[in-house]
Amino acid sequence: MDGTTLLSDYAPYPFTLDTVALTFRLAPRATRVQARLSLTPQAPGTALHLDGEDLRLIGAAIDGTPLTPADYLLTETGLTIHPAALPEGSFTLETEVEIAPEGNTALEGLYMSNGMYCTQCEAEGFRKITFYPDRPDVMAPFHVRIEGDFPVLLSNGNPVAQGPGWAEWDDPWPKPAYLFALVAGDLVATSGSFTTASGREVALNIWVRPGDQDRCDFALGALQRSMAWDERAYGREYDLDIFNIVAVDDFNMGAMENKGLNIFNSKLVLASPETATDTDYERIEAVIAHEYFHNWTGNRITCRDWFQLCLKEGLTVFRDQSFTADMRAGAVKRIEDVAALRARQFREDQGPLAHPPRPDHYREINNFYTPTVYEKGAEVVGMLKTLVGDAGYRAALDLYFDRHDGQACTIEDWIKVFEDSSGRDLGQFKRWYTDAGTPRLSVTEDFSDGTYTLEFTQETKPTPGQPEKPARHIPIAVGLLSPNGDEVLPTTVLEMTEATQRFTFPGLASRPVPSILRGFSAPVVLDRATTPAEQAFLLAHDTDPFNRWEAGRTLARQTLMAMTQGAAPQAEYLDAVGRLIADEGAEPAFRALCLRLPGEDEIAQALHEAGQIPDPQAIHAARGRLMDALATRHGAALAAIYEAMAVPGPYAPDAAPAGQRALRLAALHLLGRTDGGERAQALFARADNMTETMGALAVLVAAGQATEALAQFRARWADNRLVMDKWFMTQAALCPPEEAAELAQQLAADPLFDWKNPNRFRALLGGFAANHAGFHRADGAGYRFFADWLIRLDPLNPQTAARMSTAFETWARYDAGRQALIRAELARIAAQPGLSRDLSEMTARLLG
Ligand code: B3K
Ligand code: ZN
Repeated sequence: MDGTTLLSDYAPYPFTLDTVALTFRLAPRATRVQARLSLTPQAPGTALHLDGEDLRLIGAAIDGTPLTPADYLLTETGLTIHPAALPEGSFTLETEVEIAPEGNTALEGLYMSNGMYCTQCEAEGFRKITFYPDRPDVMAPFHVRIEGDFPVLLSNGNPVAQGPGWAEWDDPWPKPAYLFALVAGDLVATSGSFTTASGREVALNIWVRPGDQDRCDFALGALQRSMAWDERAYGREYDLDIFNIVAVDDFNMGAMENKGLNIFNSKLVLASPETATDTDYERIEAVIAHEYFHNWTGNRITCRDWFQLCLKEGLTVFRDQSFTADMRAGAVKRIEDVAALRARQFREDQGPLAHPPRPDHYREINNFYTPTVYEKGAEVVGMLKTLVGDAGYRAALDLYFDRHDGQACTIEDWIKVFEDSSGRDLGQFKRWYTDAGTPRLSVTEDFSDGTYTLEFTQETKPTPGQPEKPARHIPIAVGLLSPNGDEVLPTTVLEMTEATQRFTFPGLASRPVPSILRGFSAPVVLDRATTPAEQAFLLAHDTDPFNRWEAGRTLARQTLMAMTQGAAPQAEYLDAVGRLIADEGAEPAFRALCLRLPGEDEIAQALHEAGQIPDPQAIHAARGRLMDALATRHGAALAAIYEAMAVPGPYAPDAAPAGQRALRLAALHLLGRTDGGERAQALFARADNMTETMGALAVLVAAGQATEALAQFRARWADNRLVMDKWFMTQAALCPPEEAAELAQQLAADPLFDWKNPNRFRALLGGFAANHAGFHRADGAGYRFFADWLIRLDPLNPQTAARMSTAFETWARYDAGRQALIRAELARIAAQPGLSRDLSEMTARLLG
């Protein structure tokens, strides 16, 4: 395909870059950037190619001598200096360019948000700032001078000098350009400090716009907890005198790990009890940790090329998940992570966008910041840890940091570290990185003469470009329970390496009940014929909290699947939920998760897996009927929980009260089906925190009883962007599906729908796509509305438009009518003149 980059084409850069000095003279329409690069050729006679896009070249010189147009070739994508114009040894190249941050709506490179200057360079945004070898394997120390009339001027590294209207920063650690950052604005800091294990005093600042500074304390504390945890769990210390975080309102994603100067979407920094939910707090803590952890896994050790993205992202997600598990309830965190993996990554693997954690080709790398690279990448790291054990994992990581500090690495380097430190051959395991698709693991069992046998068969369906799927190395954690509920075999890790493989367990007095894939030890679909009675048994007795939850989830999914065909709710499931509600020995957060029904998209995914065609309206109706049945059957117990779980005293975002609120709101969610919305109205009226406000509002919106509450909410929060995002999102996602398309259209016409702001766009369009039955309305109105907005956004912000197009990735699940409607919308998008590379790659892949 034209413009495709291939992993197999990798070649090292033919120059080393020894130092970089940049000077910025900031002006909204005409910022001047001077760059001085010290370069040494590695192969004589090679042209010097520098990436550059949307730059106006003012001048260039080598060792002080200006270049003439005959010395170079200037194209839309870069500057190539002919070999004849280059000295044989080391030399200095100076360039000056002009750029216009004000008109930069793509939010990539140097841009403006609410009057401040900021940058986003990963993956390939630095080439929109200056001519440069914009690839992660070219690393150099940076010196940056910023001139601009702002009180705060920030860049990477340590501050070295400043005066009125200027500042200079020095970053001693060699880094690739994607980690460059600059911020200039009228900002205020919430400050603190951290003393590292070796006694280095680090200044910490959370920078925000004036007025937001009262919502930064939680982020600062999260940063301090992250720094302490990385020392404890990985022996990693911070390595500069200062660590700055800046909150920005217009940002294409969550946050960015620029060296010493993290830039965050403000929704992942700002929190107060009145404006942020428990989920927001947990996310903020996790993302602060994630970006901080990148300092070692990403920055000190980076990626050789962008195909290796999961080297830093999978590992860093694994690290942030472990951090949250330590800070909060570990079992609950694991369940949440697996639920999210299935909802996003299994869905991706099931459709036309399936790709391996390490892809081998792309047109636009920004399209590969995916659940597969991130979340499945983290699962693969977790499996490695399971295979080598805790101590083996720590030894491997110590070796990784020791061997590769300061380098740009590959997945091969990473695997080699595990092989060398454990002495194991991980050749087959590597397929997890190179092969796409979710393996399906089926199980049969046998019991005779006191020996229990489990036989597993693995199968992975073909994915785009990968028809053959050889067997993978799968760690399967198994425990066995006796019929009275005692554990007769504690968790044991079986290593499956064949397509079909048998494991035996001798010396048992009676046929055991197996608990398979404990802790979700591998990202596979487990296919095992069990009875509802056995699932209910596991839900009651399993010692592995993940598999307890899993048993309940399986029951819920199975009953919902049958209910879409008109079946009545399954008695075993209703009974099991009753026991769970009454189980006061279980953590409230755990019970809350167990009370949450699988989402409509998950049910559709399960039906498709089972070879059926999902009917979105039937799924919505079935889910509603199951909620009705639970509320009717367990109304009194749920009402008691609702009262008992009220948290007295002032709000605290900690895991324990958050778990109580989660259980209380899960009960409210069901009670709302039968109490006429009475409790939700009352809670909405007196809630003093956003968690309960949103919990109550969600119930009212779903019941179509929210008109007044929504108006009140809007009047109170119209000036708060982050809170208003919730207002847009909740309505679009949760309103009755038959109203969704019209409502979304109405919301898009609201003067507060600032569609150029990515958070607001995602709130409305992402919310609408999450309204499964509304989005998939049979007449295609939902698809049309969605496609119209992608077409509108693409010329301004291709990255966000392309990202949002994944709403269409499930088209192949549905009936012929819906398939045709979605494909027609995708074809209409693909046919737009001037469509971005981002969105055209996505539509091509989606159409297959
Ligand atoms: N590394 C960034 C993501 C960059 C996305 C570029 N399209 C945030 C993170 O994963 O930490
Ligand atoms: Zn990351």
